[in-house]
Amino acid sequence: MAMLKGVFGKLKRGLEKTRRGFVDGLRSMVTGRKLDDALIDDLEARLIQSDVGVQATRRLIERIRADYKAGKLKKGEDVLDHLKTELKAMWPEADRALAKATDGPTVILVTGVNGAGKTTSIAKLCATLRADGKSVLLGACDTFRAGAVRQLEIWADRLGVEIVRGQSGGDPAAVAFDAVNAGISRGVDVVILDTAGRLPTQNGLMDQLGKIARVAGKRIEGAPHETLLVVDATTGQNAVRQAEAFGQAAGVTGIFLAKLDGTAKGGVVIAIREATDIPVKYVGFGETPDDVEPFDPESFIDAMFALD
Ligand SMILES: Nc1nc2c(ncn2[C@@H]2O[C@H](COP(=O)(O)OP(=O)(O)OP(=O)(O)O)[C@@H](O)[C@H]2O)c(=O)[nH]1
Ligand SMILES: [Mg+2]
Repeated sequence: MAMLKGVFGKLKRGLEKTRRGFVDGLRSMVTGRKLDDALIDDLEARLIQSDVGVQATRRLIERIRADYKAGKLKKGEDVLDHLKTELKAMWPEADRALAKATDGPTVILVTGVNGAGKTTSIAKLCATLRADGKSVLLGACDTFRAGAVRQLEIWADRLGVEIVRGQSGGDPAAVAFDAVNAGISRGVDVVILDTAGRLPTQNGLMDQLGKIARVAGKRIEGAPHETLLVVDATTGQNAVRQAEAFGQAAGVTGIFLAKLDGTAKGGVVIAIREATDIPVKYVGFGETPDDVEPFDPESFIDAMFALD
């Protein structure tokens, strides 16, 4: 129980801005008011403003209107519990855990736009995997940006995991090849490949990402077992568009939603769910390796709607 409380407290802190900006706003809007059409219209405007997305908002509002007409919702406050229940039901039970290799190391390829939080999120994944007793090897496939390898090396040192690096400016797929081979020969559980930031519209760079994935797949059956897209929650609807575009162009299997602590736009997780079937697997909310939790809709929505 103490542990649960700890996790919940962490999430609550990570979602502080969303709680203050989005949910407290909702709460003060509905409190003490009778539910009627005017309030439902106000709610609709509020949800759209809060990066929940137009589609999801429309659906949520339709349900509120139907339950209101059926006499199930009467007071403004009733809407909050109704919303919580509806939101929690948006995510299917399955496929939130990281995929696993059947034989040999599990390979996780990490991608996203520049500065999304890829390298920091990798440090968080490492910390989580290490706490689970897994051995991890990092592949520094971002050979493009000066300092990128060094940044990953510093995390590797701090977290006590191995790293494979190549020449600065060298072929990222060659580094991936070396990293996967090292992972096999050293018998590690998980190989995580860090990559340079790119836009889903940059064909050359997307081809390069495909090449990294193919190289891994040649050495280990089914690799990469997970292609994680890191998106920056502070970018709101842009994060949703990235999920859609990378999902199509890079075969993304999971999303790491980073920087939740820096934004009131935590509702973006709802818009992502509405726009794509790609599961959000982790949420990140800070700059240390500890600021991470697996995404669990139940505790996420509870933390978002929590009173102090
Ligand atoms: N507040 C906060 N900052 C974060 C989080 N994740 C990453 N950052 C910060 O965001 C900045 C960029 O993070 P990186 O991990 O370097 O991002 P990247 O995607 O690897 O960047 P490139 O490799 O340059 O494309 C750094 O200053 C991180 O400390 C988070 O969850 N919360
Ligand atoms: Mg990076």
